Amino acid sequence: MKQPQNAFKSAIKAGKSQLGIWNSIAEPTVIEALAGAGFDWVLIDAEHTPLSDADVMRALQVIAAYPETSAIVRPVANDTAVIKRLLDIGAQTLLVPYVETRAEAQAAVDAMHYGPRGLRGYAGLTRSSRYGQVEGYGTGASDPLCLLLQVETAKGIENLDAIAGVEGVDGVFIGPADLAASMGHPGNTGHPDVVGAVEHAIARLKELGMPAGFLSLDDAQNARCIELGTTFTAVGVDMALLLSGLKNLRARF
Ligand code: 3PY
Ligand code: MG
Repeated sequence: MKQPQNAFKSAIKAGKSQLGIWNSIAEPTVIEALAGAGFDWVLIDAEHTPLSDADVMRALQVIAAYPETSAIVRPVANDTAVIKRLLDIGAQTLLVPYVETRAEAQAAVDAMHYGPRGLRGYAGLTRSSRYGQVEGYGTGASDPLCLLLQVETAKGIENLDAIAGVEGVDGVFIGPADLAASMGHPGNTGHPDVVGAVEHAIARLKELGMPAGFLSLDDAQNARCIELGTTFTAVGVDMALLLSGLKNLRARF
C-alpha cells in the first residue's frame, strides 16, 4: 500500500488557512464528535491531559475515519523518545511544546527523521508503516511528517527568527497562556503586553514566510490573528464549549 498523505502539511505549505479545534477531554467519543464537526484539524493533547500513547493511537484511528480532518498530536515534551513513540503509532503532524532555542528546535527536527538525517529509532512493523505494508516506508517516511513548534515564552519569542530558521520546521505556533505566564501575567492572555508580543510574533513569522499558528477562546483575538497571518488557528477548546453550553442552559431555567 501507499504511504498515507498529510493534507494538513500540503495546505499550510500552500498558505491555505486551516481552522482547528482543540481536544482536552481525553475520551474517544468526544474526539470522534470533534473530528466530524467540520474543522480542518483536531489537536490531540497529550501534554496537558492524562492521554497515554495507547489513547493517542485510538484517537488517530478514530480521526482517520474522517478524511476531511487532520490529526495533530501535542507530545508531553520535546523529547526524542516521546516523539519516536508518537511517530511509530502513526502521528504525522506534531505540535512540540515549549521550544525556546535554536538547539531545542534542531533537537525536535532530529527526532522526526531516521538516520543519517536524524535520530528516530527504526522499527519496521508499527502503525506508521501500516505494520510494514507501506511500500518504501524507510526512504519515504519523512515525506508526510509535519513538525510544528510551540513558542510560548519570552525567551522563545526572543529567539523566534533562529527557531523558525531551522530546516525541517514546518510551522511555528504561538502559545498565549504560557507566554503570558513567562511575562509575569499568568492567566491573563488579554494583557496588552502579551497581546502585543503575540501579534508581533505572528507578523514576524509572516515576514519570514513561516506558517504561524495560534489558539484563543476569544473570537475577536482569533479573527485579528488570522488577519495578521496565522495559517493554522484553533478557535475553540472542547471543555470550554461544554462549560459555556452548560452555563447557558442552566441560566435559561
Ligand atoms: C499555551 O497557550 O500555552 C498553549 O500551550 C496553547 O495555546
Ligand atoms: Mg502552553
